[in-house]
Amino acid sequence: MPSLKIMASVLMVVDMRKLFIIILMISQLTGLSAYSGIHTTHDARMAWWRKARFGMFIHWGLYAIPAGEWRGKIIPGVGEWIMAHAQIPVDQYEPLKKKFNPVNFNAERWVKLAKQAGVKYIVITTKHHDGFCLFDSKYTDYDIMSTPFKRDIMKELSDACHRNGIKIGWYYSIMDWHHPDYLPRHKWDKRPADNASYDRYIKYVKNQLTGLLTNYGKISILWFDGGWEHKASEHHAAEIIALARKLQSDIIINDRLGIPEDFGTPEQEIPATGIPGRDWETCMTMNDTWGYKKSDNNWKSSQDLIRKLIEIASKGGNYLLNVGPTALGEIPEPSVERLKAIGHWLKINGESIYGTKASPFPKLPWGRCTQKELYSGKTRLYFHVFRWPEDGKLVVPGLKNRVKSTYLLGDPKRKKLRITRKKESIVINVPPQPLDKAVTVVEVDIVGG
Ligand code: FHN
Repeated sequence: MPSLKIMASVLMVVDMRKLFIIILMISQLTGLSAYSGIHTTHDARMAWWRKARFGMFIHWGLYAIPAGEWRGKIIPGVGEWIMAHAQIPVDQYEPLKKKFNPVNFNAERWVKLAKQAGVKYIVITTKHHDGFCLFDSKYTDYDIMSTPFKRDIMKELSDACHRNGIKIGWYYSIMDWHHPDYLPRHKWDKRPADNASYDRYIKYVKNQLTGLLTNYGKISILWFDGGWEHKASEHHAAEIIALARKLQSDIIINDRLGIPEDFGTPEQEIPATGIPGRDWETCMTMNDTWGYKKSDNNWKSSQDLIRKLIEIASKGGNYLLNVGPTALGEIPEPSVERLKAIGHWLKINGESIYGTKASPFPKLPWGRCTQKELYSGKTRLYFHVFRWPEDGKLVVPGLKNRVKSTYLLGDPKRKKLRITRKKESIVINVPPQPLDKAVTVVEVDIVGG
């Protein structure tokens, strides 16, 4: 053990800032947070999330086995609610765990697809409302280790995310149709409730969350859901949040435990004016279900999904786009196709989404806008053109700043576009055809902001 004197001289030499950078690199590489116990501010922990703009939601569990059908009938509604919609008693639903064997599950393949799609973070259902745990839980045998698969899916996925530089987040449902202490019982659930204790159930929740936030390296997001049957105080929400922040000091937590915390969660819709002054993320399905449902082929087009991403970013929000893997552990082909199409568009136009802020324009008739501050007091505007002007004249109303340069973002030749000023608008002369029929981006650098 070197003497204290030597240690002191080494510390003098090693700039403490360098030490900080070394710790940061170790925490990034190992996924371990080097800062447990040091609480970050909201803005500090949200910095990466605000730049990310685009995440992938994964709804996966026993419900992928019936896949929206029960006893030969298609059950209306979303796939992951089949237990409720088909009113399946626990003792008839629970045996599904003996059939859960996703032999085609490959975490590396899922994460590589997410990267190819331009996704920056993944949020996966560790436990949905049916109570089944996709992770190795010490507190129940209604978990992945009691299935023929016997592998901790959350461990494999979090390791793959850490290896590939993708942030990982846990979705955790408070509502639990399986745990005997969860209340209220739903009408199809005839199990006795006299000895049920919701406080004991919350202790179970805290124990499970402790495992989920201790055993899987760095977890970046905690996405609560299903809290609407109780008040925040009945969930002991403040205690749960304090526990999470103690275990993962810069974790980002959503608003669905009944306390606003770090971000709002509009679902299947884009708030008309965003949520000014608040971080928010819209989660959406690609078809009409979160969990896999074999009869649901109502897929949104890739163009529609790309335009939704742009619409959300132009209002200052994040897009959490869902996939529902099959019982064999495969992401459905229509989802794969759309993810690749979005990734192809982002490969060329990603700088107009990542790290941008909301549009300075209230409304543009032909498309949307995002913006990025540049050095020396300039701003880059990204005009996302959904409807290309047939006359080649893109009119931008209300742009009074001096324009420094204008290009098509995807133009490899970086040919400057000519602009003319017309009263309080500028007219950008664009080619007769767009570069990308889904959305072509016109990049305009202006003086000021
Ligand atoms: O009931 C859930 C639903 O199954 C799904 O998980 C969505 C995704 O955000 N959240 C709840 C409905 O708001």
